[in-house]
Amino acid sequence: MIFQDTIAAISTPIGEGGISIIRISGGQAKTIGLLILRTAKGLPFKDFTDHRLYYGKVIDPQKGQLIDEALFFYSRAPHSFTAEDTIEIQAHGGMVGISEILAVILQNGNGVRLAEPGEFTKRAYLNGRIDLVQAESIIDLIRAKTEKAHQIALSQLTGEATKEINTIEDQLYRVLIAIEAVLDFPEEGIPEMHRDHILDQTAAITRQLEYLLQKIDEGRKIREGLMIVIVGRPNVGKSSLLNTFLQEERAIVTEIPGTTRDIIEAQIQIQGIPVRLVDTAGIRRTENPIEQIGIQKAEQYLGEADLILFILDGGEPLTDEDRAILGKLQERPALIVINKADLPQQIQPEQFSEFEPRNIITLSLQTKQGFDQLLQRIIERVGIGEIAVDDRPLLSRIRHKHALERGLAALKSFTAGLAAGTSEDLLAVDLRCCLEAIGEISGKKVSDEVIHGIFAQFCIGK
Ligand SMILES: Nc1nc2c(ncn2[C@@H]2O[C@H](COP(=O)(O)OP(=O)(O)OP(=O)(O)O)[C@@H](O)[C@H]2O)c(=O)[nH]1
Ligand SMILES: [Mg+2]
Repeated sequence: MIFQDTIAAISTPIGEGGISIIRISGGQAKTIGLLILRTAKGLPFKDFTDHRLYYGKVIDPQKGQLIDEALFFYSRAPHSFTAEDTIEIQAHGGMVGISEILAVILQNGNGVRLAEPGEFTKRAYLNGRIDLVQAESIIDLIRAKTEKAHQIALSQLTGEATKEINTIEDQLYRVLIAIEAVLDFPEEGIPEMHRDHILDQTAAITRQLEYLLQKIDEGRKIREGLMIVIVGRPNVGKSSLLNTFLQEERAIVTEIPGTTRDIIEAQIQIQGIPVRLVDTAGIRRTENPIEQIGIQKAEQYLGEADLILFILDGGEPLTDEDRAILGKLQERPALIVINKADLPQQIQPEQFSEFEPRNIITLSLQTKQGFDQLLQRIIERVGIGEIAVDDRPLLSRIRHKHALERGLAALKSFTAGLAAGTSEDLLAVDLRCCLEAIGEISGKKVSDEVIHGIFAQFCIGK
């Protein structure tokens, strides 16, 4: 695909830094480069050598003024990230210089415009240099908060997922060819021997698809992370729990009920999974408008949590406030944490007959006794055990999940049809449906809206 316009953007974060990088991609890249870049002695270039790093000057050609000293290089199409002619300029970090360079590029370039978010990567995809899974993995790589998330993104970028998808597609095409061969001679049908062979092949593909699907939720957890919300009535030890996780006094802890008024969030890792840990205002009936807002927020977070830690003060009998919160936890993923085990206990785990005993943990945040058990139970409850390297999820997005589900459904319909003697033209339709769904993952067959949605998540300059 040839794009008419050339795009340019600052690819590094705006602010003070060692260097800032500007990228220009498209047919005009070299022309602009020749216009604004000079040798170290200030002389114009006649041409650039492909993939050679130059040291020189960036000037404003209209005023003849020096803007910065920089390193730069030219990558000739198709040997660049976008597969287009590209110029990359590494200038000094800082807001003013780099913005001036961008302005000069946009003012002097004929048909040059500011790149949209993710447009460099989008061009790499549309020019066939990378597929959609690889393009998505680039955002994941940038956003990865843990080593595990980074590993998955990297394996997608280097093409492990792509290879698997391509293999599945090849196998499906082979089955489709076998079915279509029969379509030319419908009176003969599929010979028995071929039918068995095809059934074996589709069974193998079904297993591969099911495996990818089974691993996606794990992949999503690693990529997106989880939200764990701590709730309870005032003074039970919610903020103490947050602080224990963080091993620092992040939230204010006092013996005064109603200490926490707002949501306090902290980013932690549990077994390599990013976790947003949320401490909330104690839920109780109150006339204080500030506290009321805090309580509303707490209830809102309750609805979005992947796991709720409901804290009770074991040193006091169960109150109506505790029961009211308990009522909100029905059908929600929750653990009951009975805190203050160092005090004489007024609450017994047996009081919560509707909860499984393993979902009730008694601990003391003062002595830290029982905290490890809570951690262990959280790990089990949200299913974030160790992941073996050779057993890594290859796909990790809801988009991939939906495509795999549709592909599997079509393949199962094909297999059932084949066993039941359905006509070959209908069998071919099922196979094509399956291929189409799988093709969406790599981006071979995907709508413009999906593509737009994916690249809109990128930052400008990527
Ligand atoms: N004895 C004992 N006291 C504890 C324990 N955990 C917390 N506390 C005390 O209980 C009080 C309340 O603790 P916080 O962590 O502020 O409770 P909270 O649930 O965040 O309270 P609010 O923010 O008011 O809703 C503090 O005085 C803590 O020192 C424990 O395991 N044992
Ligand atoms: Mg608190």
